[in-house]
Amino acid sequence: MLRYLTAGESHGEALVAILEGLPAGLLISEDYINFHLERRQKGYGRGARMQIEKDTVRILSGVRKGLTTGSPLSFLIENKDWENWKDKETPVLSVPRPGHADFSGIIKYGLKDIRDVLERASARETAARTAIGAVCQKLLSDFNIKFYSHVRRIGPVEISTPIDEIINNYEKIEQSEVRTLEKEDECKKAIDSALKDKDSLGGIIEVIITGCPPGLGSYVHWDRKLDANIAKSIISVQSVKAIEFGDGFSLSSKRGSETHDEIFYNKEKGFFRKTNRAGGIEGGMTNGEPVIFRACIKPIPTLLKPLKSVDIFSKEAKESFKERSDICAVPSAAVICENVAAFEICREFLISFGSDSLEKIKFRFNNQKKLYTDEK
Ligand code: EPS
Repeated sequence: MLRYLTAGESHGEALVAILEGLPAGLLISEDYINFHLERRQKGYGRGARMQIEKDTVRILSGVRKGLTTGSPLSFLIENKDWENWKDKETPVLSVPRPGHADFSGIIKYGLKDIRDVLERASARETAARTAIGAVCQKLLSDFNIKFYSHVRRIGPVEISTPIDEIINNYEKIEQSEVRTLEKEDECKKAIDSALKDKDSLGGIIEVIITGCPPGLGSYVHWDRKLDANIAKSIISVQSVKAIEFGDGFSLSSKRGSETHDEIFYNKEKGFFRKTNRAGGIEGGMTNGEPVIFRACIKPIPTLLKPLKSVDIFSKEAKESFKERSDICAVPSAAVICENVAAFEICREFLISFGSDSLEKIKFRFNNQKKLYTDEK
């Protein structure tokens, strides 16, 4: 079964990761992974750190002559900022920032300095997860499974561009500093205004995955449901507070007849739906329609304007410490969630179609297609 581990601190020497369970025969390059790492780093509202880092991956094992061998793939992403931090005398931090891992983390591990918590809790770790997801996207792209991510809201600015427009104009989304097709200036103004007020801003991201065959995931056991596994992974991304699939929460006020996606069939399309309120997942499995989910990204809890807090050791009321940070990381969060979901889809894909070699997977994939299309 496909699995991974990451390690590394925000201002430590490097992030490292191991991805185990990949088939042999997948063409993968550092350049391909770097392309996704660069997408994650972009976005209006990021802080000074992104001027320092230019994330690139160094593959250490599992790939030979450009192809995966079936052995664990491991890689390293250096933190350029390490040079500035390695000899730094950093003051002991004892006043937790509300909204961060600081408070619970220092109590849980009995640590004496909040920096020991925040270094690992930092969203810097998402660079490693993006690289893992990039490898998964590469594998899935060989089967025409495609990922799209964009921004549906930044603070007060809502974006209601239809899904088809997003997909058909995706190059423009990739070029946009806020990952939208419209209201770019409004989004930037909202971010500028938060910066001026020494505040931060959240939003909503959306991920669309096309080309999934029906039946990824399973209904037979709770921990094999695809939507449950995507939800767990997405919620684990720093600052994500909620996720919904398809029409999500809004379905609660509808009747069943207005909620479910009726089933049709024709020779050209095979089985299909005219609506996709379920977001492509029924009974914990893909149903052949695009998988669509949205996630709420809370405003970053590191503020230039400190919030009320209490010193962990002296118990005195104090202001939380100020730390360099981003103002808004919603566009980056879209790319991260896309790649985190890619791992989950890839894991289920390999469960369904095998994980020894790409050749065997292609054979099984093409055979299954015959079961639900008229393809011979
Ligand atoms: C982060 C704080 C900022 C962000 C960082 C996540 O870093 P710093 O404390 O060095 O200014 O820039 O994000 C990244 C480094 C990254 O690669 O995304 C935090 O506290 O979560």
